[in-house]
Amino acid sequence: MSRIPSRVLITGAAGSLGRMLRARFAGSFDLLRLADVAPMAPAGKGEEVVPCDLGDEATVAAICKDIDAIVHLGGQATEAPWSVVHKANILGAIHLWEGALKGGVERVLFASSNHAVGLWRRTDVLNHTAPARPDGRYGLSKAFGEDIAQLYAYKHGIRAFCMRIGSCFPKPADHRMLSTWMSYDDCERLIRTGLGADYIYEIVYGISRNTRAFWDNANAYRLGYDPKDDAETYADEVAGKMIGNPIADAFQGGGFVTPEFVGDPSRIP
Ligand code: NAI
Ligand code: 15L
Repeated sequence: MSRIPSRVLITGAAGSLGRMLRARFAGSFDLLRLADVAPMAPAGKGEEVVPCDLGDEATVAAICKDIDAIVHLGGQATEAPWSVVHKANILGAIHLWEGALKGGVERVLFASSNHAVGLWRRTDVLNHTAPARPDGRYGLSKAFGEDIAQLYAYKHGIRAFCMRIGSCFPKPADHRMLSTWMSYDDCERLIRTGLGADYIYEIVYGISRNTRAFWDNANAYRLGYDPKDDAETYADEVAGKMIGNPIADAFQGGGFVTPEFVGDPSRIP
């Protein structure tokens, strides 16, 4: 059985999605603990604001104490050198799940990314069983996050809700986002679903109910996610806004695929 958590930690609380959720979660829980390495607005009623570098094991363990659920948004959110990705997303994930285990946390909602599967072709319709096919170091770190979530779920019983987020912005910025976009309202809906649903380990896609979705999100719907928006509303605004590179336009990861790409993409099945 599952219960709605009353003490929630958000990592990456200073970031775009963290700030958006903080505003929407105000008053929803007994405690909302907000952690980030970057500055955050002072704590309001029912909030704690805690500086934390995910690369620091002891600090991460401390923020995981007396918490029911973690919404793990913190980390490097785009492609970066190994040193950055390693510290924020690999070591950060290890510290977070170890902290969750030691702190007795019931569930972790993990902001994975479509870049964990970015080297699948746009003609492939993936569902939650699709294996990772990362399009870079960042995407690989998200695949690692999904795997560590699975280990700690199946071996240690920490529920994990891995959200392969597409593009979560106020509105779609280009043609690709007609497939990958998730509205802020739907992001809140997805996270509230992950906080309340009964599961042990799940992968879902973080998208709105997009007409042109790359992904079959039946698993998220099964768990109770009911998105209300569709990027199609913005189709006229982004018409013709292609990336304009044949490799980027062929693969789901779009512009993350091309940097450092070498040779003939036909080698990718
Ligand atoms: P963001 O870059 O605005 O926020 C990430 C936050 O993590 C920042 O406030 C940053 O200071 C913090 N952070 C970075 N390194 C850290 C460290 N070593 N220790 C502690 N905090 C650290 O990114 P955004 O857009 O808010 O995304 C949130 C999460 O969702 C990220 O994990 C990102 O990878 C994921 N995601 C976001 C998508 C989007 O469209 N916004 C799409 C796919 C995944
Ligand atoms: C991501 O993983 C990034 O965090 C975000 O900035 C977007 O670029 C998004 O993917 C995307 O693929 O549109």
